[in-house]
Amino acid sequence: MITKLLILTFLTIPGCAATQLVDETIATSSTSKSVPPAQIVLDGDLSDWYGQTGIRADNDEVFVCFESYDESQAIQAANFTTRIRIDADGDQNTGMRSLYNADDPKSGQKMMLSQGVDLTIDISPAGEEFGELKGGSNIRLHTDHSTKRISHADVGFYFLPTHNAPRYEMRLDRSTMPSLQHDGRITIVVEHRAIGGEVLRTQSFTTTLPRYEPSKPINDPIAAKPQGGVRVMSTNVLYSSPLKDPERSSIKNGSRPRKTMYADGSTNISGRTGRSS
Ligand SMILES: [Ca+2]
Ligand SMILES: [Ca+2]
Repeated sequence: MITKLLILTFLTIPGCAATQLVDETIATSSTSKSVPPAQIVLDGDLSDWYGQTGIRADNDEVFVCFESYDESQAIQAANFTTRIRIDADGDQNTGMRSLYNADDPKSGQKMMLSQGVDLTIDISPAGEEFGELKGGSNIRLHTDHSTKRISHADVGFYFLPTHNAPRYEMRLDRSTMPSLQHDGRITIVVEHRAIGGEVLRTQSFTTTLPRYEPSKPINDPIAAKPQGGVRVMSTNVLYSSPLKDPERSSIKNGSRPRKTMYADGSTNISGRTGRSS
C-alpha cells in the first residue's frame, strides 16, 4: 500500500526537449530491429518512438522509452516500484555492481548479466516502513565506494506522461554527469519490483552514445507558444513548495500564462486569471 499519495516530484513541461537521432539502438523489447530516424520530444506523446522502446541519444541528452508493468496505475503513485539502473560509462567495474536478467540475442535463452550501476532512479520507491511504498522518486548516484541521494534536477531527469499509461519516455541531461560524456556504450535496465523487492519484470537497453557536444539550450523548459493552439504547462508540487521558489515562480511568470490553476492532493481546485498572452 502506498501510504502517502504522491504529490510531487517532477517539473513536467511539455515540448521542452527535441533531438535529432544520430544513433541506432538495440532494445530487447523492441518489436522491430530497425529504428527509423525520429525527433524525440519529451511531451508524453510516444508516437516519436514508432511503437518501440529503447534508448535514443544525441550530443546533449539521453532519452529512454520503457513499458509500464501495470498501465492502470501512474508509475509515480503505483503499488510497484519502477527501478531504472543506468550504467552510464558502460563499465561494469565502476559504480554499484548489480545483476539482471536478459535474453541472449542469439539463442533467445535467459542469461544473467552484470552491470556497474552509476545512477539508480526509483519511481514509487520504498517507504520508511517495511512493506510500504511512497510516491514520487528517489535518485542515487553511485561511485565504487559510496552512494549518495541527489535531486532529479541534478541529472536533468524527468519523465512523461504524469498519468497512467502503457509506456513512458524519460530524459537525462548529459551535461550533468561526466560519465555520460563519453562516446561509448551505455546500458539501462528498467526493473519493476513488487513491495518487498521481488522483480516482476525486466527490460534492458543498450546503445553507443554519440559524441558529447552540447549545442542545445538545455534546461530551457518552456515550449514555444503555438500559433492558434493552446500551450499547457503542468507542475506537480508537494505542499505548494515550488510556488515559493523564486526560480520556479520566474519560470511561471516568464511563460506569461493566461490562466493558472492550482490543485492540491485532495479536492480543492482554484483558478486565477493571469496576464494576457
Ligand atoms: Ca514524445
Ligand atoms: Ca559503470
